[in-house]
Amino acid sequence: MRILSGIQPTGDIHIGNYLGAIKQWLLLQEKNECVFFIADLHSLTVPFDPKILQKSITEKIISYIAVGLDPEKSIIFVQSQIKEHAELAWILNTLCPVGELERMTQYKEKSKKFKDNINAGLLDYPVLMAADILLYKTDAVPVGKDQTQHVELTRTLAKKFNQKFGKTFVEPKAILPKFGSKIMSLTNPKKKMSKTDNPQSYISLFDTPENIQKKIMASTTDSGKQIKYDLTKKPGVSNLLTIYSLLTDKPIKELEKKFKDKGYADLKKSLAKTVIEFLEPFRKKQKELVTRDVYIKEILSRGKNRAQTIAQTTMQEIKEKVGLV
Ligand code: AQP
Repeated sequence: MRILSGIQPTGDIHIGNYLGAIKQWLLLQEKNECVFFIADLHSLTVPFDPKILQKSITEKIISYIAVGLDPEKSIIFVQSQIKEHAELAWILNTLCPVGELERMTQYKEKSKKFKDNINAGLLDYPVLMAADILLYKTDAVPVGKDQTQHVELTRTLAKKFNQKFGKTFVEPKAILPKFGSKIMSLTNPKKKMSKTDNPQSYISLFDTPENIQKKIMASTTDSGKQIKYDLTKKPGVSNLLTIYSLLTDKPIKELEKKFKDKGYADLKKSLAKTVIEFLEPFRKKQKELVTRDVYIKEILSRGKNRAQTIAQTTMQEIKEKVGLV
């Protein structure tokens, strides 16, 4: 199968991104043809600082390698370096009803969050995402729950294109982790953990042990004392148990037993220790990689060439089918 996924260079990559998306990438890269990119064009749709964007893109590439993506196995590149993404997005725009875009949950949420910057790109984000996916004739897209609506739209656009211009695209499916497809914010467990929120609300993959400890100890829990998984009555505790379970591979039931006669502070202390130990190898690798400029540039240059070959071939076929050549 060909697999594709990406992350925007907004804020720090957090454990939600890891557990929802990256953890699946690591497994999938072993037996599939994988394409992983930095979605920098997408990140222009929310407020950003041009002075730090380049640095942020490089940081994300370093993060990819630090967590275990293997440039020998996977194609790793930066979206804006392959102009065909934008080119295909334009063609797909002409197949996409505006109403479909207006009902997208992410568009509604981000329009609320960035009231002063509701730009056309924000509305059009899912079409660019469809172009990212279809350009590589992707079979499956490993993502967190928040992105499934966009993958669904991609399937619709693929079908429409195929009907109008002849069979060209596979209708890609989203791959979600069975558990942990939506990790919640530490400060508001009713909201998704998000890179562009307050840093107290997420744990970055490269946070210092002190910061991890502080953030988990200060995380919002629920009324009552019992440590029990209950999404309605105890969303805070349930979120902490979810993270704990995913990082240790221990079932929730076993964790409930472990903390049966303990309080929230015990759960938090133990979770902080677990998270710190889990992330330690990532932090070490990241520190090493920031000094290896040439190596990172080589990865990107190779990734760009490999991605370009596929993208140009698909685009040529699309243009012929649409009648543009
Ligand atoms: N809280 C989450 N739980 C599980 N998976 C998540 N993902 C994001 N948040 C969670 C998945 O991570 C991948 C990369 O996300 P993105 O960079 O494309 O942006 P996003 O989905 O909008 O994620 P963020 O962290 O909330 O970033 P900002 O704040 O920039 O919007 C995706 O596969 C996503 O599903």
